[in-house]
Amino acid sequence: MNKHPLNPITQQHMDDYERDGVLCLRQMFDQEWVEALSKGARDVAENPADWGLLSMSHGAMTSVSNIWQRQGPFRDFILNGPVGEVVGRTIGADTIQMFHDHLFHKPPLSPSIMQWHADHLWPFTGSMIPNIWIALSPVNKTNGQIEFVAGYHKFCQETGSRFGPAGDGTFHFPDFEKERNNPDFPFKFVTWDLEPGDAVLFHVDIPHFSKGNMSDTVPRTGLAVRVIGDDSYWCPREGLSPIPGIDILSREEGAHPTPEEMPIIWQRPDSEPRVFHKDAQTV
Ligand SMILES: O=C(O)CCC(=O)C(=O)O
Repeated sequence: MNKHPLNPITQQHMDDYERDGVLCLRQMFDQEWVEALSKGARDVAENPADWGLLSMSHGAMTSVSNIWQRQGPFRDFILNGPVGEVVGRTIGADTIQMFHDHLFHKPPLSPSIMQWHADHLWPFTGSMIPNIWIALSPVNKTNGQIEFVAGYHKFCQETGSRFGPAGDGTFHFPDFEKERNNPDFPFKFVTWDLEPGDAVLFHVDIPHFSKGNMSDTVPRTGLAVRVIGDDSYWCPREGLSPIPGIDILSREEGAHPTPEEMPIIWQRPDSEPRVFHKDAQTV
């Protein structure tokens, strides 16, 4: 099972992430990881409550989070696989810490959509709070592909915009559906067909949405892994998503989470120059 990315993270990947806040990463995880996670995902779908927390969207699809906190293939992958390095190198971090995972499984003929939202749920400020969503099934137009508004992270960072939970189970969020055919909308809608083991990596400020699964044969399954990089700090607020095991409201505003709070899953080797500079502008 690979410990380092199967394919190199290139300057092109880094530039795409910087510009668009979202990109597709093809085949960074070897077949053994993909098989172990896919088998794990089938087990989770059979007995979701045994594996983690059932999240808000559970029911419309299998939606289970914090699986990595239990022994099993997900924990093994996150702590011993290449995911931290894949993310860290792409977003220009020197250190990656783990805080959340989420399995999303849409069985055949499950029409529920995931409404437009950005992951403005986490108790952090800063720019390095990415989500890498790893396909564990084929993903295409028919079975519930995720779509993104590329470049929107720059708007959020420039304007300080954050959208979030309204407290009644809904999100306050701009209606991106109505921009879809607007020729003056300054951002582009992007999506990718994925094969098992491909991934999409996106910035916390990137709006995303997924269609229902209209295929009558092919499930759509993905594992979202949420991590932080060097440029991320506690921002304890009521109403944000809990992180099991951490009393968020007691954290010190502006402090960087410690490795005791969130394990380091990747560090740039000492033999390489640091790329993160605190005072540099990052997105
Ligand atoms: O898997 C999906 O359809 C939604 C994924 C998502 O919203 C997320 O990973 O934040």
